[in-house]
Amino acid sequence: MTQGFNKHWTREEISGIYNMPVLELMYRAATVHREHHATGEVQVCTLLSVKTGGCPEDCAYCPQAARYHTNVKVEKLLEVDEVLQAASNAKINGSTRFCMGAAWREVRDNRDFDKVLQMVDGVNKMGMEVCCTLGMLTEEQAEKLKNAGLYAYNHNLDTSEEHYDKIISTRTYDDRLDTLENVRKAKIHVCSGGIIGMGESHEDRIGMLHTLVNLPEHPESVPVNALVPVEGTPLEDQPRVSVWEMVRMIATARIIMPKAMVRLSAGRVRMSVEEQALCFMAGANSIFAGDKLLTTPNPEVNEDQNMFELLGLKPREAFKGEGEALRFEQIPQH
Ligand code: SAM
Ligand code: DTB
Ligand code: SF4
Repeated sequence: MTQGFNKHWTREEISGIYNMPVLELMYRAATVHREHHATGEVQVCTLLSVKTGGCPEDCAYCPQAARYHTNVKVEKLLEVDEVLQAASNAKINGSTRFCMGAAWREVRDNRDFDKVLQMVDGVNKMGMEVCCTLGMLTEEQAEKLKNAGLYAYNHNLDTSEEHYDKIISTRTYDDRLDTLENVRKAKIHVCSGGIIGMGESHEDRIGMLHTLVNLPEHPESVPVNALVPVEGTPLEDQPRVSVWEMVRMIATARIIMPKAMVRLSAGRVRMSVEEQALCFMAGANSIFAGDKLLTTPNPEVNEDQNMFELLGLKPREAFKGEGEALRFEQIPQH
């Protein structure tokens, strides 16, 4: 599905938006938000780590990298039944998207991948939007995931190209972009964003948004994560980012990628309801629900339910605006 927003954005234009007085920036983002999305509607997604820890990569933020000494225990791939049970619970709790994460550098064509394909098939048949984040993918692997019913693939750029090698040395920015291209070719929705609070400059944040907005098509989802500093990782002592920095990122993403779902992702556990409300005002319209992200805590389900009630937010339905035809296209024909 093309977004129909093919404007090429310069860094200067993005910088002009990002650096506006913050209340003006929020007002403009809220205006764009209302033009393209139902007010007060927030997509509720659930994450599950289906393969935890032991990852060979050196991402400086990540508690699952084998080389850092964190409290994460290495586990083998979960069983298909366990995952489908978790998806069913997530659906009962109001989630419409279920995202499965694996601490892999890349997908390998082995029995574990076959099991992930079964998980994708099962979750899709439950009527949820199914998403995966499994590391790098070839075109053929993306095609297999699509045929199994995958709706979206998460693969973050994480930071700017310039800052990338200060955070990760075991792969390149181009590797990331290649996977995003493979996902697009397979007609899977692209979910790609990044993390703030890793010691990057404002220019780096603008640089990451510049790369995302100038992809051949805008990502359908843009997660904005605040670093969750984890003991044992190189970034364990990074100071908390201010909510105004989250607001600037979210609002800029909203203005330049008006149709995208902008996800207020990791970091909510340290934000007050008031701070989260500012992020929704700035154009965030998606969250992860459930008391755990992949390995770190997230607000409790009932806390989020209270927040939705207080702020008058309502959960967005699955496959919204896509019609039944596309919905059923996701189900593989046997
Ligand atoms: N291994 C795959 C990969 O890296 O693409 C998929 C899983 S990985 C954990 C998915 C994303 O989680 C990362 O790209 C990063 O943006 C986010 N992430 C990991 N650790 C984080 C942390 N401590 N704080 C915020 N976001 C984090
Ligand atoms: C994304 O952008 N954030 C999520 C999801 N995509 C996979 C992951 C956040 C992980 C936070 C650290 C953890 O819980 O391990
Ligand atoms: Fe591995 Fe992904 Fe963590 Fe990097 S972010 S160490 S690739 S699990």
